[in-house]
Amino acid sequence: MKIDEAEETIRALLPEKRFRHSVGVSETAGRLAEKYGGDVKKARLAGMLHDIAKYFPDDQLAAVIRRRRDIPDNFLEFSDKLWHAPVGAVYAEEKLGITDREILDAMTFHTTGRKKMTLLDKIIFLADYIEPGRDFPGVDEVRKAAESDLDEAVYQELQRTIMHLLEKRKSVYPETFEAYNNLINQINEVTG
Ligand code: DGI
Ligand code: FE
Ligand code: FE
Repeated sequence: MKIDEAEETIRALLPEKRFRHSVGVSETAGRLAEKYGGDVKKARLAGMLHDIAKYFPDDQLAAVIRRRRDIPDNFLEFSDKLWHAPVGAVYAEEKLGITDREILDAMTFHTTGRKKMTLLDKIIFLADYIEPGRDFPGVDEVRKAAESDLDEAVYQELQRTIMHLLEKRKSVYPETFEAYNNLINQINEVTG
């Protein structure tokens, strides 16, 4: 699928604000891919499509998660805010004919992260957080880190997200902790 086609597809499925967010994630992901040696086309496409299932009703999201044996069903034991990510990947595969596993995985894990994130996983996870339309406390620090160190920026995003969830007395999906542990161990090994 070409990027223009993806843009038209999400324009029809998302409200204006979410559409603009998706275009922002696509552009930011493309820039991060250029900077860190990723596949720019895949990054733009995954960024454009990442929130495609954001406005599907919860019962439909849950039905897809139950139907697809390759989606961990523990997603259903955690916040419904997580569900659009894996279901977006299923939609991209089944309805849009996207077969590239890297793109589908980056979409699946764009909200939670996962242990041993790939370069494309990290790019989409980070672009979702720092695209120009985002405005929340701490985002500029993460943007700054993203200019020089991808792993450090993803680490900071995970740390802030986990802290935010804890402060609000919310549960944290286990893979988010796995992603956090994996990255901080890696960072500590490199820097001592
Ligand atoms: O879809 P977006 O709003 O662009 O961004 P997202 O997919 O990253 O965010 C969805 C929400 O999910 C966000 O407010 C944080 C929340 N969330 C709830 N539980 C968890 C979680 N995020 C992570 N990483 N891990 C959780 O366990
Ligand atoms: Fe999302
Ligand atoms: Fe998003």
